[in-house]
Amino acid sequence: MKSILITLASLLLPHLSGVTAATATPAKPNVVLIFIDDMGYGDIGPFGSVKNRTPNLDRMAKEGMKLTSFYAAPVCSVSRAQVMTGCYGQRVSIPGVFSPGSQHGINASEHTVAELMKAQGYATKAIGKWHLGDQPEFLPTRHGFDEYFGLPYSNDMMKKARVNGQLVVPLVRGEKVIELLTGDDQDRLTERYTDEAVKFITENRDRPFFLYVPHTAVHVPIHPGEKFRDRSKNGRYGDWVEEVDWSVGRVLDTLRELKLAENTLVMFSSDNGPWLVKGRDGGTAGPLRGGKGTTWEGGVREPTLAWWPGKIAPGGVCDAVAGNIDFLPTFVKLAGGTVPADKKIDGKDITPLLLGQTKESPHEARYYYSGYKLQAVRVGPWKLAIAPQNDGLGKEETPVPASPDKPRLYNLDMEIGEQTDIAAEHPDVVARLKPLAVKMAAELGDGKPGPEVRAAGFVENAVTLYPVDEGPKKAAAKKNANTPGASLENLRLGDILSGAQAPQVAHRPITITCEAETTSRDGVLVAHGGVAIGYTLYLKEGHVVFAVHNANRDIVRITSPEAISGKVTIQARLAADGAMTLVLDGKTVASGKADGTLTREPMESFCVGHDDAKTVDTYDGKTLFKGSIRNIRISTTESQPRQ
Ligand SMILES: [Ca+2]
Repeated sequence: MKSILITLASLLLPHLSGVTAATATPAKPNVVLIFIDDMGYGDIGPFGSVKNRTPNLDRMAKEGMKLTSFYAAPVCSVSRAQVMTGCYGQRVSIPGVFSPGSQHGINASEHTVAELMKAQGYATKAIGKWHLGDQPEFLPTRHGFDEYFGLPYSNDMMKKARVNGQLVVPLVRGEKVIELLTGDDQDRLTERYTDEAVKFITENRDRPFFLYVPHTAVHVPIHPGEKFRDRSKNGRYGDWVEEVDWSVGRVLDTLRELKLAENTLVMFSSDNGPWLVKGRDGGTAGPLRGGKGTTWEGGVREPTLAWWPGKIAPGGVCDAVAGNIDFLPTFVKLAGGTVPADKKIDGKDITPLLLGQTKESPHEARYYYSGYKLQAVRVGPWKLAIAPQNDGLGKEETPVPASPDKPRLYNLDMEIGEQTDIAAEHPDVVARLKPLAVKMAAELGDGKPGPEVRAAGFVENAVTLYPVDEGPKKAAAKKNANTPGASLENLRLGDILSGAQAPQVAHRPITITCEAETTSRDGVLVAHGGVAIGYTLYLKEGHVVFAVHNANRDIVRITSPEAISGKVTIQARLAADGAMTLVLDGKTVASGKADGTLTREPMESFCVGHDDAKTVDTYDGKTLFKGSIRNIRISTTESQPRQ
């Protein structure tokens, strides 16, 4: 009897221990995130497109889940910062789009989703458009990805390469530029990205992997591959959507063929809404209002799918509010990790939504930021707008007004297109949502960065990834912009100084002094910069205005309470801490606070008595000041210059 028991036990034990081991350490699921650029809510079959044929995405939705209230940010870099950090872009000081050679990127101290997945033993790769800084410090390989292949920014950010004189974008492998791609070369990008993705999955079939595929498609300029050209019913834009669909199909087929499908979560989404002003080269937001660049639903609500056969029930629809800030905590949880608690993040684990365990959003509210301006908040079906909203990037329409005292309210379940303001009918809802907005604005900013904002990564000497030639036209225009004989020591009405001739004001205090005499009530005294960054001293209806505009911040103005007459000595100062003062004839008449010194040199010229090209503030910069401006001095030292 005893021997039989022993025999039974010895037979059972290996089996039992096998079960125990499998339960204790379940296979870590792979995660694939396919992220499209500028694709609209209405651009694929599962979200109602009848123009673009997307059989693979249709199948993905049928086998998986459609997320209908899934949010991004209004523009590229912000959205990508959210994916990488699990935070609203504002929290990590990425409120807008990066240009080639930008000094900023994700701060090395942030925990990126790639770093956290890597810590769980995952192979990590990014394939496609990064757009979170192109300096070596900011590339994907410095933020948790073992490998990178793709364009480090948007495909329209082309510059003239010195080597061949052509407009190109750089194709990067790892941290090296391996090719400079012309427009035509971009035709093959989707195919090349897809090949890389298939290769990576195949090579890592026996270990957990995190694959991030932020496609260059379908951002203008539109470059569908040859096999897809002139195939769709929706022009070349439709052609490129259909190529993206083919690419998704290849990734899913590869997972099926390698028998990895039941151990892989694949998510598909877009970084922001369609670029509507591009006409036929832009997508559609379907029933949503607005597009890329706006906080209307069309700018930020994305066509999103989740697929994980055997785990995510087929044909599901999730209407709960979620967003790309949730990727990080969700993926890290699935990988068996925990999100470090040393830094606050905004995202939540949405696994219970994906697995059908709940229909409730884990978010108290969803916040709609444009730059550092909080424009709206959503709770359940209710969306409260508390700031003016634009209709779309590049559109010139007047923003639709709103303010905390006069907000607009929409019920998105009743009217997804945000046309009917029902704030007056629902004061209780307004009263419930407004404090949430006020709280968030106080935290992350309401026009300028709030106290909870963490610094972005910064490098002093940023360069473009490849030597560029600005071309003789632009170089000549810059050279000629300097008024012959003009210098900072001897400034006169009408002078223009550019580049190194202009005052060097980045990270420095600025003091402008001059004597002005005029009978005119409006005119520019001194201006330096354009719409993105700069400072200006001017007259408006007789009052003296000193305005400072820092990148990604609201313009800050201080104005003399009295209108001036006759001759007046003016001193305007921006101190190192951002304090602004305006002194007329030795008497301080106005003060204010900007958020520090300018973060970079203005690109536009320094002008006396006018404001050429793009103006710093809203006024007539072309008409020369009527009167005299004398003894003009610009100081950028710590101490105030003597009068
Ligand atoms: Ca985009």
